Formats: sequence, C-alpha cells, structure tokens
Amino acid sequence: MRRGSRDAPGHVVSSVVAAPSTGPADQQSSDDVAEQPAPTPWWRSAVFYEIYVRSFADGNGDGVGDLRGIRQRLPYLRDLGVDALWLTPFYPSPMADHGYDVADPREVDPLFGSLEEFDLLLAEAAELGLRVTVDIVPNHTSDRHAWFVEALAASPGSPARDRYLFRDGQGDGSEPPNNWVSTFGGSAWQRVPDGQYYLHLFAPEQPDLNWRHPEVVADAERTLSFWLDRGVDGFRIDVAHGLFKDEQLRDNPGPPSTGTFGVGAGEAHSWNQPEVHGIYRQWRRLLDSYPGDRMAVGEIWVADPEDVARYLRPDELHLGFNFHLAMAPWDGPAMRAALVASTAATSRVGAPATWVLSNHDIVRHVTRYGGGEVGLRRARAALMMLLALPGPVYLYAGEELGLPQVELPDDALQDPIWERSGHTDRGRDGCRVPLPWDGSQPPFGFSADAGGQPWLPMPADWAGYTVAAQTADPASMLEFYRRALALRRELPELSGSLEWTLEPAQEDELLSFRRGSVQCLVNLGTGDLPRPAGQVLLASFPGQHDGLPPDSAVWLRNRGESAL
Ligand code: TEU
Repeated sequence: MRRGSRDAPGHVVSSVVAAPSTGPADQQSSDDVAEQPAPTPWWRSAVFYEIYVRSFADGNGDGVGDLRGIRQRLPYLRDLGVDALWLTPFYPSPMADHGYDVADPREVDPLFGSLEEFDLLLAEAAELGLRVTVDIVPNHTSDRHAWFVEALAASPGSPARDRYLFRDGQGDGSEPPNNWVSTFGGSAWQRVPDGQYYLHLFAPEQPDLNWRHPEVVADAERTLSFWLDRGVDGFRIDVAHGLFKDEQLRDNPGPPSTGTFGVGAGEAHSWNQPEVHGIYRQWRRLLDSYPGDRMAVGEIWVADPEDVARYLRPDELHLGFNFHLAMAPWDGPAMRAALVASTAATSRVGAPATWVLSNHDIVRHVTRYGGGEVGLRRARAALMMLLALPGPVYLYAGEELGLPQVELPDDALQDPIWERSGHTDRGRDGCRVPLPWDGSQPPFGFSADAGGQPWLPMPADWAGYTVAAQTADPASMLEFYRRALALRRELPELSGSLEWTLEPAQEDELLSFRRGSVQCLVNLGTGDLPRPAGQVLLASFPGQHDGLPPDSAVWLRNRGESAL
C-alpha cells in the first residue's frame, strides 16, 4: 500500500521578498521544457526530524512515548516546517538498549502500539506532507530474537550458531577470542555455559550477526521490503559501518579511538570492513526498485571523511550523517575544517553532506556549546549555519525548544553504558528526557494521563521550555526554528553550491560563505564584527544591530560586491 502524494498544503509562512525575476528567461520555451534536468530527489535537501519514540509524546498514559503520541503531534511537526521524520526503533524488544535490541524487526512492540497504528501514522503524515523514515538495526539482534534463542540451545559448531559470531576462547578456553572491547565498556565477548563466547560490540543483550551468512543477508532485505511495502520513505541504518568484521577476527591493532567522531585505525578489524559496500549496493538496488525516491541514511561512525564518502557512492547509500561537524567544538577553525573536509569528501562522490548537531546518543548541543544563554545563542547561530549549507539537515526532537542536557540522578539512569562502564560513564539518558508540551509541572503534557510518570524524570523548572509557552512568542527558540525553516524553504538562492567568502586566515572568529545571492556569516568570537552590506533576511540575535554580535549569525542578501 503506497501512500498519498506529497501535495498536501505546506505550513503558512511569513512572506519573503521573492527572488528578483530574471525577466524573459523566466518564461520557459518549449525547448527549455525539453531540456529540463531531472528533478532533484527530495532527500538531497530535506529537513529531517529525529523522534526518539519513547521520549516524544505518550498517547496512552503509561509514561513512555508511543506511535499514538506521534500521531497526535503530527500537526505540530507540519507547522514546525520539517519535511520528514526519522522514527527510532519501535519494534518488539526487551529494551536492554531501549529498542536497539530488536527481537522481531517486522512487528511493533505493544509498548509503542501496533502495525495498524503505524499504518495510520503513515497515512496521516502523508496527508500533512510529512515523509516517514524508520530505523533498521542490521548489525545485531536482541538476545531474545528467535535466532539467538535457537543458537544458545544449539551446540558449538551447529548451523544455528553460525548466524552469529560464536568462537572458542583462547588459551585454556577461558580467555576471550580476541582483544575487542564493547562500545558500552568491557569485553566484546560473552561466555555461554558450554564455554564458547559470542561477540557483542554493544551490550551482551545485542549479539552481533554474522553477515557472511546468507540467511542474515536475506532476512535484512526482507525487513527492508516489509517496511517499504507499507509505504515508508526510507531508513536510517544503525551502525552502518559495522555488519562485517575481519574474517579471522584478529586482535585490533590499537585501543578504541576516544574523543574523536568515530572508529579509527585502532579498531581496524572490528568495523568498516570493505565487504560492507556490497551489501549497500544490493540495498540501493532494492530501494531504487520502489517508486518515490526511497532513501537510506547511514550512521557511519568512522573518523576519516574519505572513508565515510565511500559509503555514499552513487550505487550505495544516499546519505551519511556528518559527525565531523557534530563533534567539533564551538570554534571557527575547527568548524571550518570540518565543513571543508566533509563537503570536499562527499562532493567527490556526488553526495551531499548530511548535517546534524544532536541525536539520541550525544550530549545536546545547547549544553556542548556552553549551556545557559550562551549555549542557546550559539545554538541559534548554529542552526542558521546548518540551514544555509548545501545538503539535508537532521534535527533532533527537542532542539527546537532549546532543551539542554539533563543531569539525572543515578537511580534514574537506564542506559546500559552506565552499568557496563562500572558507573564511570553516565551514558546517554540526559539527551533522552521526554519533551515538554504544556503545563507548569512535570510531566508537562508529555503523557495523555497527567498522572503518568514519564520513563525519565523531567526537570521541575522546564515550564518555560514547553511548546505551549514558546508558541507565538517571537523571541522563543521554537518560533526562531519555525522562521528559519520557513525561510530556507522560501529562498530559492539556497540551492546553489557553497562558496567561502573569507580566506582561512580570517577564519579564526568568522565563518562566512555564500550560496548565490545569500551570504551566511557566523561570528564564533567574543566581540562584535562588522557586517557586510546587504538585506538582512534572518538574524539569530534580537533587535537592530549594525554589526554581527558574538555567538550570532546572519543571512544577508547581497551580490558579493562588498568584501568585509
Ligand atoms: O549507535 C552506534 C554507535 O556507534 C553509538 O553507540 C556511538 O558510537 C556512541 O553512542 C557515540 O557516543 C547506534 C544507536 O544510535 C545507539 O543508540 C545504539 O545504542 C547502538 O547503535 C547499538 O544499536
């Protein structure tokens, strides 16, 4: 069942001075029509919105977000001005990693709803012009998946064990098969009663699949087809850089890369194996066999931008999150280096860079950029930078409200990282606190039943962050996001290629680039900077200002006549 068209009415936007007519060239001759280039696929410039399902909106009052809650908030998402949604896993799961431990990839966990509810969500989203993409988790299953239950019951060397990576221990058998460590802390190997070990690059409840097994390959394609047949517009591929491991499972040459934005040479044998590209070529053929420009974005946590670009070749994935910028500090040279390296690498394979600043795994960028008023100011400027760049953008639910990272009490923490790190790493719950919708006290309208305790405690002082409190307040983060998203949609100039308008030597404090007649300037410094001539289309700072204040951004319409 394929859903309706995308011609649903867009949201009402403020009127913007239209791009100046180019005169007769506006009128297309029949020759022009014949030479019309193929339309640009929607995903190359879309604004996606990540919904961490359990934290967005709770439609049945049990304290956990669900599909019904999302359905109820679809008009809010239409009015925000995003183009597409990314729903994190809502499949049957014991929730050891809150849904990224999937027990059945072709069903809906009753905690979140049902397949019927999902179909309703798809149809209602299409009526509002919203596309829907879903997560696929191919690297591993839950330890409650039927395959793994069968593997545990089987004996060493049996075919059932070959769908996963079971190995005998080293030495007298009591040492793990190699030196690999879990992303969540501790060894990546779990011993089972008969003495064998199985690999889990994440939690022990997430056994890694053996992607050299044909049934594993076939089952993943069955899952893709299942959701494509239901009408999804695409996928976010979890751990896209995983799947294949070194065939001999050799020791990794060095320690895991820390403080960077992805795996590096130290983990050369456990991630980013060349065989993975063959899978994505198969998946691309499958996606392209469906109408409607279905797409896939890879979560490719790989440090080298050239490595990431290999996943984005024309016959592989459409998009890959750019974590280089996401992990850059609020610093001109660092951000420019990330922007230049990423756009250069992806453009060499004809793909756009996919910009993101927050998601359900990393500290919310309002806090990363300093928190408080400074963090909010910088987050506004960062949004304007992202929306002015060529390529699609992924927003993370709650960033439009200016939500900060939350310091949760120890007894509230549920991320497996907290336990597996021996209580040294507080994990990711702080960026997953449920969204505040209205009211003056927790759960701030998150749950249909005000009595429902949200699955993570919400700060008592969040009344000012609620959607209701920010709606119609021209100074609020929410109304700023709405204006910026509407303007990006209305500005035809924001479709050309990127041109830097300042030499690197001047980049210490100022990022400045141009797309057509729109110039974007971001002041990452601590003092006012002069502002070039031009019509101010949008500013991240309130009120009138001759220059460009610290931690702020502006979009100007000019022709580039004026150097700084
Ligand atoms: O994350 C994959 C992954 O590599 C991240 O764990 C990342 O390395 C780390 O969080 C950086 O801080 C995906 C999902 O996004 C994550 O929520 C899951 O826990 C993980 O896969 C396992 O499925």
